[in-house]
Amino acid sequence: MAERVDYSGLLEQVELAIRAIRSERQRGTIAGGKVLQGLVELAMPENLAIVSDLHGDIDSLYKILDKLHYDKFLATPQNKLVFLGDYVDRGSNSLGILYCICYLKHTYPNSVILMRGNHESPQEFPFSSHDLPNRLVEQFGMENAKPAYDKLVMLFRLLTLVTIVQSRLLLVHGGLPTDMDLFSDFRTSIAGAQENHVRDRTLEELLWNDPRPKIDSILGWEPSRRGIGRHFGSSVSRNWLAATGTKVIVRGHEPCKGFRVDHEGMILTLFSSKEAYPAFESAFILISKDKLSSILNAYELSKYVHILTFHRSEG
Ligand SMILES: [Mn+2]
Repeated sequence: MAERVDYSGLLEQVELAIRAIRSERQRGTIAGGKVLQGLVELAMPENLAIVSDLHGDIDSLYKILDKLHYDKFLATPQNKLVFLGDYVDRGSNSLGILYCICYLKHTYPNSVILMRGNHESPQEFPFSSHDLPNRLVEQFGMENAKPAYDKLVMLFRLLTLVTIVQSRLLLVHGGLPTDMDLFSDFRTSIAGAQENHVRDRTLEELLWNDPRPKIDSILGWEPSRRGIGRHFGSSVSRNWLAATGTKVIVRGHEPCKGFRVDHEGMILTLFSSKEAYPAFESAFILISKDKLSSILNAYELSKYVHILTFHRSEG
C-alpha cells in the first residue's frame, strides 16, 4: 500500500475494485451476502469489524488495519470488514485511502464491504466540502484529473447503501429515510434508491440524515441544518429496526469521541477519523459472532468499540 500514490497505480486499484464488485453483483452476492442493488444482507459473520468515516486520515486506517491483523483477519471469508463510507475529503490523504480500500476489496472480495457515504457523492448532490476533484488536479494535473474522477464516480455508484447483519445490525452512512411508506417494503425502497433518486428522497436521506434526540414534529423528522437530508427522531429508528428485524443501527457521518449512543440505545454513531477533527477520536468496532448474537442495544454494542490512541511523537 502506498503513502503517496502514483496515477497509474491508483487507477489500477480502482479498476480492479470495480471489476471485483461488478462480478460479485452479477452473481447476486457481495462479500458472501445477498445483494439487491443498494442493499446487502449478511448472515452472522464469525467476526465483524466496522470502520466509519475516514476522511483522508490514513494514519487512522493503518492503525485499525494493524489492530485487526488485517491480512489474517481478511483471509478468513467468514470474517467481515464493513466500511461505512466517507473515505475522502478533509484529511490529507484521500487518494491513499482510496488506493487502500480498493486494494482490500479486490484482494479480499469475500470479506470486505465498501459502503457509500455522502462524500462519495452522486454528481447531482453538489456540496462545497467535496475537495476530492481538487486533490486530483493538484496531484495529477488537470488533464489526468478528469478521467480519474470519472473512474471514481463509476466506483462510487457500485458501492452499497445499507448492510443488514441478520437479526442484529442495520448499517448505513448517514441515517434512515423518514417516509413512513418505505418501511413496509424496505428491500424495494433501499434497492431502488439510486435509480429513483431524482424522483424520491431515499438516497439523499440514507447518505445525509442525522438522528436527533428531540424532534418536535409529529412527522418524526425536521429539516437538517446541513441544508440537505433530514434530522430524524426515535420513532423513525424504531420503525426501521422493526421492519428489518434488527436491534441496533450503526452509522457514521458525525464526528464524535469515537462513538455516541442516541434514541434510547437504538442507534450508535461511530467515527474513524482524527486528522481533520483533533477534538474528536477515531474508533472502530470489532465483535465476534457469539457476542454479536446476544447484542440487544447500542449500549451493549459500545463495549466492542475500540478507540485509537495517538502519541504526539508519531505526528
Ligand atoms: Mn458523511
